[in-house]
Amino acid sequence: MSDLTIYGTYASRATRNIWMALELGIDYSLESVDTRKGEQKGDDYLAVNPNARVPALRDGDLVLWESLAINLYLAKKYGGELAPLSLEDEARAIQWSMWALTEAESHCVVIIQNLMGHAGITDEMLETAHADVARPLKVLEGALQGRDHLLGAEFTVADLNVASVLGTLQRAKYDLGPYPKVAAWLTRCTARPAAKKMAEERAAYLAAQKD
Ligand SMILES: N[C@@H](CCC(=O)N[C@@H](CS)C(=O)NCC(=O)O)C(=O)O
Repeated sequence: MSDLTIYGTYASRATRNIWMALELGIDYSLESVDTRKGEQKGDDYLAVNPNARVPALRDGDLVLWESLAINLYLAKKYGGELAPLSLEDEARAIQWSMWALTEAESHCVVIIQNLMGHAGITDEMLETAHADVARPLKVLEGALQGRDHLLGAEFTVADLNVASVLGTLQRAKYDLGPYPKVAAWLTRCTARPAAKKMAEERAAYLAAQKD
């Protein structure tokens, strides 16, 4: 029995942490907290994450929430090659993680919710999200000139965190034609064995939900 628990489901941002755990090859258990059933509002789970959102992580005595912060922690504790090696690269990994959440995620959420058939996404919201995500995509395209990954040659937690936010664009078949570096980088990230395993497990989970 692992000491490490990820709370959430494959239909949530917990997939970001599952991807990371698979990259690291660490033992973990997934405790199902299904937001579609309102389970994030139960007292037991509120004691873990008072925000009533998933994911959360328990690692021994440590409880953490915020998906990308969880990944930064996992990379540092178990990361090996996925962890930034210098203080400067660690700062860059934090920068890119915060950037993904503040500059890109809200647009990506509208796009993926539309793909998943959520009620309440209007054509206007979708059009705005498509237009507004262009700004962070241009920034990323510039950052990837002359480098294969965000911190340099190697894949790190910075890539995993940003790709786990922007990967929704790939799933929604968003036209990344104007951003060839982003498209190639995203393909590199999501073609990794751990990313593919997570995506397969997610697809199986989502298919089972439809039955
Ligand atoms: N910034 C948070 C966002 C968490 C979040 O919004 N999670 C969604 C599921 S992917 C959720 O719990 N929704 C349920 C709700 O808002 O009631 C993170 O990245 O962990």
